[in-house]
Amino acid sequence: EEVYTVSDVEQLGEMIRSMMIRGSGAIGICGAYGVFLAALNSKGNVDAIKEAGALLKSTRPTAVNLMKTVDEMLSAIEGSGEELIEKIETKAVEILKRQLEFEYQLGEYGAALIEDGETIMTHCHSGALGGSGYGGRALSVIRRAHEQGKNIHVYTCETRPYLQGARITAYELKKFGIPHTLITDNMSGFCMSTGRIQKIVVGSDRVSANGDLANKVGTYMHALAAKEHNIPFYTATSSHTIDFNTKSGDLIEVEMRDSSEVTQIKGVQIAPEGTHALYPSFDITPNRLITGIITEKGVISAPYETNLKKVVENISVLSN
Ligand code: RUB
Repeated sequence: EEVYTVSDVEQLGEMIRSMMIRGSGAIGICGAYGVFLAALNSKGNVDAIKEAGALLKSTRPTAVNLMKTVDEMLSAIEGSGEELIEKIETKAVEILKRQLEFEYQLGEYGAALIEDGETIMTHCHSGALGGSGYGGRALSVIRRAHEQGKNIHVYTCETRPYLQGARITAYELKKFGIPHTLITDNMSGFCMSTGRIQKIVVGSDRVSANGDLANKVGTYMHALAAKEHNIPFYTATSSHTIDFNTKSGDLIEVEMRDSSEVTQIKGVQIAPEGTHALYPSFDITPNRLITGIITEKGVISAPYETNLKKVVENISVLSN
């Protein structure tokens, strides 16, 4: 874990774009503090703050937290000078606290779904370094179940091409003392068909109004295999990641990244020079493959179109 100092929003934006900072929760928090940084640097110049907000929002198009958080920060603009800066700082702190609370709370609801002795598979990294501290979303569920004394095991998918599962999730599972096994993404079908996995919990970058889910590419194929093997498939996410402005998953913009991120690993070319590779950073899992959406308000199940709205509006339709 290294510490970096960020002095301006351009630098922060580049860190998000290049995925030095990544994961929906983490980039949301960076969006909040990025707006605060712009307020400090510009001494409360509203145009400069708005420009910084636009820059931050343009860095990663799929994760809706970033957009929503920046908009929430911009809506806190009021007054001028020191007063304005103070208002913006208060808002950023409020957003961070809220996210921490949500992560802990959803961990509690999600952990209730996990039985003693189960093996849970996760994909990519939805964890402490990605979220704001307690455990991101998927890892907060797993961590809470472990803390409750449940004897669990985790299969973490490597997550080609950026290897978040191998590099970050495995690191955090080790740090929390949670027994785990690393598999490459193409082993999940084998593991499911041989009875090695009882539940799947992944994070999410955006949930559309009908419950379709955008998460790290590969999530969809795991969900398809889970359906075939009757393995419950959950996403752990805060209600903030539900995007009611996007009706269904096919309308979510999937970020396409550079071919070289697939043809090279840490700068080492692994495919013949000139090979073109495709790199959709996310894929869409349709709501029919999702057993439940774990949020800070409880676990939401189908029909998502009505239940997501009701839950966010505090009408109880929760399954636990
Ligand atoms: C990260 C990813 C994570 C979600 C949720 O993709 O798909 O599952 O962002 O994470 P990338 P969290 O590495 O491309 O940002 O629960 O930590 O917000």
